[in-house]
Amino acid sequence: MALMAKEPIKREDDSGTQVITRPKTRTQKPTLYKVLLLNDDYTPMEFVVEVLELYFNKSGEDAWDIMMHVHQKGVGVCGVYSFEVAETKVTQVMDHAKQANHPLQCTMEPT
Ligand code: TYC
Repeated sequence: MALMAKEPIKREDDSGTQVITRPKTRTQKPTLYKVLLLNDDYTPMEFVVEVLELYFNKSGEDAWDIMMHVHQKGVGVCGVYSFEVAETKVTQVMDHAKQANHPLQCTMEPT
């Protein structure tokens, strides 16, 4: 999250002196989420490559490498995003797979 600037607080102390308090600014780190693809035995490799190109902006070569990683290890990271972006990508991938009648599974988890 962006630096949250806080307003200076002006008050008078018991003696009537003006006191200005500047609250410390704190930088809040947003939680980032990994979007994961899971392997299955039925979704065609070409379909997974297409998904990685379409929704995760991967080059053909990177998409192939990620797809093969998932194929061999069972799970792989497509990208790291804010909660809202990760959620959108999971929905897009799941909708696209359902439309094509493939059992491809896409999930997200905090980094
Ligand atoms: N295992 C699939 C096959 O052999 C390919 C595949 C790769 C499926 C990655 C899903 O997330 C996946 N056709």
